[in-house]
Formats: sequence, structure tokens, C-alpha cells
Amino acid sequence: MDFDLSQNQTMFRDMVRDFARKEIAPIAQEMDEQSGMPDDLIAKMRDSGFFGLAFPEQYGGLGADTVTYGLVVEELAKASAGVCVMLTVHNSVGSYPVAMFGSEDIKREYLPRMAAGEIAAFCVTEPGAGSDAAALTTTARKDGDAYILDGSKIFVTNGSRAAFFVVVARTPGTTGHRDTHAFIVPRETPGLTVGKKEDKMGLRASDTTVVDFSGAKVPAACLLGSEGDGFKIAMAALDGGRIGIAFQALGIGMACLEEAVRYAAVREQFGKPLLKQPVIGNMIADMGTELEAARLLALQAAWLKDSGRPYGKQAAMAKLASSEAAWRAADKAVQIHGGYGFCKEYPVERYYRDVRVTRIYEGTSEIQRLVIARHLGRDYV
Ligand code: COS
Repeated sequence: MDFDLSQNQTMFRDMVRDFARKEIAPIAQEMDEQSGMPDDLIAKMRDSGFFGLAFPEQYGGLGADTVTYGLVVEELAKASAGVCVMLTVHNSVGSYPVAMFGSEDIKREYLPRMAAGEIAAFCVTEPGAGSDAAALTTTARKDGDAYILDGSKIFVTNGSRAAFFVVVARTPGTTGHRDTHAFIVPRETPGLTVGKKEDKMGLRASDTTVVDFSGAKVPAACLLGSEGDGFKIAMAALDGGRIGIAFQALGIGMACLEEAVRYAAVREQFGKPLLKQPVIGNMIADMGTELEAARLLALQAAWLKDSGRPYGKQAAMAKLASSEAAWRAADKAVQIHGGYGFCKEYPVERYYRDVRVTRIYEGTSEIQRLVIARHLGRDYV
């Protein structure tokens, strides 16, 4: 067994780490306060190829493998989890369904534009369909050589900026997962409206919106996979997306650990630095150990995906372990900072808010446990 990264993986990670430290971290607090990110940062990330990170080279991407992608996501999340999620949604659930299930014509039409920086989003969740994704009610009615979409999607990351939306909808009058279909829908489609922007607890640099469809006509060529594949395409996309969220959570958790250690090294109480006091040392040891264990799971899931083997179970385990470990790390980091950790002057206050959603989106921790238990049931019964 070899735990070393390849030269290419190290090079990619270091390049993004350098960019994140210089271009993202210095404005992370400001982006959080202003609830947005500057256009010139997006332009710089576009020029650096970040929007094509996980895209195949033949469609204009950098063709990074999943391990490299994960390492890069961790670096971005350490600097700003909000910037990170904009890129992870674009590079995974927003584009993967097109890369994996689009026709060759659709791939040629959309992937190079996405890789060049036209942003992608993923529309599955609805007011009545969150954890129970198959309960979605947005309809796709066949109309000659097109489909007409009607319904409302919520919690759409990148909604304000996206040029393309992957949308899952169902045949009118049906229930369950079988009559669902996935489409790639360009933003300029008449009848598609981007609605309310959510005022969120964390990830405030990224935008999350409602997207409404009212008689939105999509050519049949925009169908991804075959009719009836919608739910399975969404699930497959989420399997990969969850690896990205695992690394995002790790990035936030590592930022908490680093800040906590630095603070504990200089903050003195009872005549010596906090770091030298066993009660604080124990907290820091637990943070480091839990994050390192979660990283191994995330790397294993990424490696399985790169090896072309099944990875759904490990992706769910990685997301569960990383988001829960990072959440505990954020709580400890605030605790170690004491009252200062409760103030915006210290970045752990932002990390504590940002990490919370990693236990919720792309499948709650409860749904990850459900997925894992089903896999284990199949493994051992
Ligand atoms: N990849 C491909 N196909 C999958 C799959 C996956 N990861 N998971 C399930 N499927 C298939 C199943 O094989 C089944 O197919 P058949 O009918 O041909 O046997 C079908 O999809 C239905 O699967 P299942 O019965 O497991 O569906 P459930 O309704 O029980 O739901 C959960 C499964 C709960 C796991 C799913 O709804 C889920 O992941 N929910 C969370 C949604 C989520 O993450 N939302 C966040 C969106 S981004 S903010």
C-alpha cells in the first residue's frame, strides 16, 4: 500500500493552495459579510482553469482525477467554504450528469462552455422533496420533440450565476422514482426564472436560490440518459458530489484545527499556554485524529472512483465521517477560543457557521447512515 501522492497530485494541490492563500483567504471574511463574491475573483479562477478541474480534457477540462480534485477542494474550503461550494457544485452534480449521461452532441455543446467558466447548477430539491428526493413534483410533459417543465426547485447553489441547470422532473400524474427524467436546461430558456436568494447562516459567499419553471420548453435532445433515468442520474451524481463535500468539510475542519493550535500556543491562562494544558491538548488531539481518520475515508472513496470500482458506500461513509468530525472540530475550536471564538474578529466564528450545512446538504448525516446501512445489509446478508 502506497500513501504517497503522485507528483501531479502534489503539484495541483500546491498550486491551488498558493492561489487560495493569496487570492481567496484575504477576502474570505469580507465575502461572508457582504454575502457574495467579487467578479474579478471568479475571473481569476476561470483563467486558472478551476471551472474545468474535473472535466475530461477532450472537452476542455483539466482532467484532474478524483483524489486530486479532493485535495484541491480541501485547500479551497480552508480559505473560503463559500467559494469552495460554488466550484464543487459546478464540477460535480452540476456537470457530471452531462459528462456521464449526455449524448455526444450535448457533451460537445455544453461541457467546453462549462469548463471555460459558464457556471452549472443542480436542481433536484423541492419544498416537499428534500431527503425523500423521489417525492419531487416538478413535471416534464412531452410535447412533440420537446418537454415542457413546470414546478419549483429550492436550495439551488449557484442559482444567481448559473448558465446551465441540471433539472430532474417527472411525467405528470406519476409518483415514485421511475417516471423521472433529467435534463440540461440553459438559463435563457423562456419560462425559467431564478427566484429568491436565501439569507443563510453560513457559506454566505455562495448564492443559493429558488429556480422556477413555468412552461419552460426544453428540446428532447437535452434529455440526459433515457426517459425514466432521472432519479438514478441524480443519485449517481450525488455519490460523486458527496466525496467533494467530504473534502470540503475536511478543509473547514483543518482550518479550525490550525486556528485552534495557533491560538492555544500563545493564549496563556493559569500561567501557561493553553496548548500545554492537558484539557486543551486532549481536545486538539481528538480534532486532529478524527479529521485524519475521515481524510483516509475520503481518499479511499476518491481512489475507488478513480479505479472505476463501486464507491457509493465509501462516499457516504466519507461524507458522514468528515462532516461530523469537522463539526466537532469547529465546536472545539470555538470552545478553545472562549469568548473570542464567539466574535467575528476570529475566523473560527465563520468556520462554525460554514461547517454546519455539510451535515445537511447533498444528503443529511441521517441519509448517509441510511445509505451505508443498506450497503452493509447487501454486503453481509
Ligand atoms: N446510483 C444509481 N442508482 C441508485 C442509487 C445510486 N447511488 N441509489 C439508488 N439507486 C436506484 C436503486 O437501485 C433503485 O433502482 P430500481 O428501482 O431499478 O431498483 C432506485 O434508484 C430507487 O432507489 P431506492 O429504493 O434506494 O430509493 P429511495 O426512495 O428509498 O431513496 C435515498 C433513497 C433516501 C437514499 C435517496 O432519496 C437520497 O439519497 N436522498 C437524499 C437526497 C439528497 O441527497 N438531497 C440533496 C440534494 S443536493 S442539496
